[in-house]
Amino acid sequence: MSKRSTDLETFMEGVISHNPGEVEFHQAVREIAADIIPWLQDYPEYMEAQVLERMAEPDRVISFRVCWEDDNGNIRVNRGYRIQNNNAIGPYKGGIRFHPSVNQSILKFLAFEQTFKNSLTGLPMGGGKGGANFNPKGKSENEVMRFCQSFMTELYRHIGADVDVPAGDIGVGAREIGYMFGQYKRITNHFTGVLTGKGLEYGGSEMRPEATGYGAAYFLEEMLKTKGDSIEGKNVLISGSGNVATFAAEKINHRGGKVLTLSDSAGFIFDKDGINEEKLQWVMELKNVRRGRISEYAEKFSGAEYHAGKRPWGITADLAMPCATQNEILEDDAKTMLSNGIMAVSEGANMPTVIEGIHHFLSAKILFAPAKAANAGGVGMSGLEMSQNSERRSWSNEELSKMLRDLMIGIHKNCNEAGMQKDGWCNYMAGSNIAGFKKVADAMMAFGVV
Ligand code: NDP
Ligand code: 2IT
Repeated sequence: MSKRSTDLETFMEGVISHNPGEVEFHQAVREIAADIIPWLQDYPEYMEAQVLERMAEPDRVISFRVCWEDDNGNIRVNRGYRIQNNNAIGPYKGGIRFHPSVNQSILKFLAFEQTFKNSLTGLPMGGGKGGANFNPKGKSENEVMRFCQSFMTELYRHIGADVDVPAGDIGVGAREIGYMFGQYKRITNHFTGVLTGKGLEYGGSEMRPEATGYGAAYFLEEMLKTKGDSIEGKNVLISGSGNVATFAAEKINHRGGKVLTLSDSAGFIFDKDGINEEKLQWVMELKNVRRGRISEYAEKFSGAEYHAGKRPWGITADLAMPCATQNEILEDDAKTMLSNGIMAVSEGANMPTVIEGIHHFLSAKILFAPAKAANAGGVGMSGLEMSQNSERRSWSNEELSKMLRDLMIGIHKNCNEAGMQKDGWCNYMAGSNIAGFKKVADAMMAFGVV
């Protein structure tokens, strides 16, 4: 038996020395290993087969030059990536992120987490992630199109409907997926479900835009139900104002909750009267069509405040849904939220809470839904889009709404069972890690030493 598997710190020393400087990747691996290593003590067969070590080494890390021409005729160079983490239970699957902060560490953390998340959905999808350090902000439509086409001109050789199926993430929505799908089809002459999050006209799913945010709200609802409680009448903090945040806010409104905040990378808005459906429609138009900043909300709606350079976690509320980016809830934020009486946190973003913050939430025994469970509705709906494309059919909005709801209820149930403690409090963090790990581990064991 390897010493590396038997205690967390020794295991992490190995991960850190093999992946120098990749701090986000170390963080994501530590979060999972902290639950899996103690659990493995009862399953020596996984330890002997070094399954966790193998999962923490991506199958493949692809990086490439993306060269494009801006509107002024200048040649620009970015770096593109695709991390194919693990395809033990299905083709690699996971989003593409375009953001100036993108680097190998961030994409490796996302691809690693995706492997566990996709396993939790119960659908046959492995884990991957990709992206580029390209900043879509302030770029013209034509510049975004040229970038996406150039990105796909390299990426196409590494993906395929049965190989690796990318989707959206930060900075990649329907517009970018359209440009990339068009370029894939142009190069290969294949009309296949090689990307998800597509437009409805060319094989997209009616519920994919809503799925991540709605799913995170459904998970929150399921956790509250275990306490005989509900979202109705609760004050909710939401960060971000993109795809996940706005649809999370929409579902909170549907359930009778009051959304107090939204944010972007420049600051947050606080509307004590609640960001109702009408105001939310305005935000969606602001973000998706005009591509403006959330600060404009406070100019448009009287009574709303804009807090430049700050995050929303100091506002008193009952529930919180971080839906912007990684490490947006710091240790002090978690302490403030707890002292303000937060009851539940459902992570729409990937790894939004730092490890110390998670420890505070878990020690306080609040309802804490980790990203890989709470935001799995997005990739789950992507899995259904893949099925639709393979079968050359489409399901209706009503059918997909029910499937999404059932998917999240099922994920909640599995995590709840795996994470239930003797005192009746559920550690969803441990539950999701263990439930996600087992299926991938069993498949890897079946393949022998690979
Ligand atoms: P969008 O690009 O639609 O929105 C991202 C939002 O987060 C924007 O409001 C953006 O503000 C803000 N944001 C981005 N980076 C930062 C930063 N460094 N600091 C503060 N705010 C930031 O992305 P999504 O809504 O799709 O993604 C949000 C999160 O959800 C990510 O963590 C993503 O990985 C995760 N996720 C997304 C899924 C999906 O289906 N789209 C599925 C599962 C998880 P600004 O405009 O100023 O950049
Ligand atoms: O983090 C995620 O789960 C996503 N960005 C969605 C991935 C997908 O393939 O739909």
